[in-house]
Amino acid sequence: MKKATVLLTLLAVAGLAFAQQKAEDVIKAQCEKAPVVAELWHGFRGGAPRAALENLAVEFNKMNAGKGCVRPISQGGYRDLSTKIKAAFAAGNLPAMAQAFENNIALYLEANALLPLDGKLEHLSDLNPFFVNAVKFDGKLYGLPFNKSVQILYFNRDLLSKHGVDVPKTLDDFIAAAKKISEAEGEPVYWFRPDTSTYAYWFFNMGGSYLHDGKVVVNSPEGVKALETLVQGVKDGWAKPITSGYINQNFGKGVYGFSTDSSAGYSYYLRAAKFDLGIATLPGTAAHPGYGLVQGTNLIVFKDVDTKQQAVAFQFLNFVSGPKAQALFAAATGYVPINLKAVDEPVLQDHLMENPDFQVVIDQANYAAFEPAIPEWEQIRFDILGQAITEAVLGKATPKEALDKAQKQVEDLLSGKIR
Ligand code: FGO
Repeated sequence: MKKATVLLTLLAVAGLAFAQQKAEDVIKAQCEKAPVVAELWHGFRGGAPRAALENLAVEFNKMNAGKGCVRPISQGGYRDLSTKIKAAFAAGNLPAMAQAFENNIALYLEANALLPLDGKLEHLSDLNPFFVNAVKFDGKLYGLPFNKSVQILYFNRDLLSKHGVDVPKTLDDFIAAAKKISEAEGEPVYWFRPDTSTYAYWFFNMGGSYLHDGKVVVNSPEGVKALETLVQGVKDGWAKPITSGYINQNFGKGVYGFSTDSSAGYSYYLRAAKFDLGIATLPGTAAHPGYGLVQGTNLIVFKDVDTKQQAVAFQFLNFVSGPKAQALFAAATGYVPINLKAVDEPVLQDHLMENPDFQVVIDQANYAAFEPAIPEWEQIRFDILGQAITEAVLGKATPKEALDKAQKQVEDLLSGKIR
């Protein structure tokens, strides 16, 4: 199917053609009249994810008119969001709901700030247990998996055809394909952000794991090997570090061949690509696809807010986790449909007919892995491990040096020496 048609379908599904500003205005008007307003702080700056969330809120508020409304409020990106939530603990102005990564939930639980969701979720038995288990702490459920993504392989179909290269199935094929095309084009065609997310793909598929007997280890032999692969890829001319912006924002600045990126990037990639964009499950082994990192967030409900707001929040959680809402949200964005019945919904069926590639997102969700859900992980993944990865990729330290230093910083952090 033509890219333009896929894009139009996405826009239509999201109901977002020209609607972004409008949805916000509609919500504002809805909430002015409502007896109860439940805020939902989120980390979507814009694009299809934000529009799709706002459209869900508009629909919910219409259904719930006269009773209560939900007001999504963007707090910037995901990290801005957790920073603002931590500030709100101190200021005492928490919203009813927020988006949270699993490690954020672990952190907020240290402050005893969350309401358990056990017994409150109507669709629980239909939700993908892989994502549900990740938000259980001490046997209790503290989040609703909502916008969960998984890494997938993005590729430039035109470029692969030009060079007679098949979509790679294994890590070795992947590197060989990237090398072959890069040599012929005279520039690196595997584009990656030198961050913890991209690194996780290589790390997990080289057998890496961050937790060893309850200890966080970032300098394991698999870790060093994964980082060496990226560093060597840059030296050998098949891997190109993208140090500013998202990969889709860099299209046009060179020959793009492949990337391993969040499925939630799909609408952004489609919009930016001036070539035939393909997606596939990640290269792994001959037996199965590679494992992709799970990202995106869960919805949480705070304890210290008015019970009337909490009641509206629970209704909203039930609305957005229904099969239809999940089908719409997934089709519009590239997030994994969390409700297993979403695939039977006509809107998702139609979307799959028009854009069979979307099946990739559903298939890849069976081969996925999480980062550790420990309270300090956000700090580790950005300020320690992420820094180490960038340093090594930019040639400021060897992979082993960078990861050994990171390990020391992790140990200091976890033993309370630094905060
Ligand atoms: C992003 C971040 C975390 C944690 C992972 C954590 C905090 C990573 C990664 C750092 O919802 P996902 O899958 O995708 C995002 C979605 C909505 O913004 O669309 C993607 N996007 C947006 C604009 C664009 O031009 N292209 C595009 O692909 C966007 O990535 O989340 C993936 C990227 C990062 O934010 O740089 O999750 N992440 N674990 N962030 N704070 N804490 O533990």
